[in-house]
Amino acid sequence: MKKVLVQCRSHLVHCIELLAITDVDECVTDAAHECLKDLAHCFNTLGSYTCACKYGYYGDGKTSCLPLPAGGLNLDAYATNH
Ligand SMILES: [Ca+2]
Repeated sequence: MKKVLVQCRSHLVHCIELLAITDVDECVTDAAHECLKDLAHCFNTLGSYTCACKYGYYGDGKTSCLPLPAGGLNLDAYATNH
């Protein structure tokens, strides 16, 4: 998808139309996205997609979604341990 953008940068409006037509909804097919299957939501975007952990979890949605500790995240402890 990025290739298309670079190729037609001088015709940006046309490019965006082209992307809209050629965009794949990666979220429809499990094999097409890397969002964690049971812990994250997949959101389709133009030319790509994003992942977000489900409510009550934190992380990037692709490699990790960890349960939020009861009472919230202790960021001081997190900073010390990582
Ligand atoms: Ca997409």
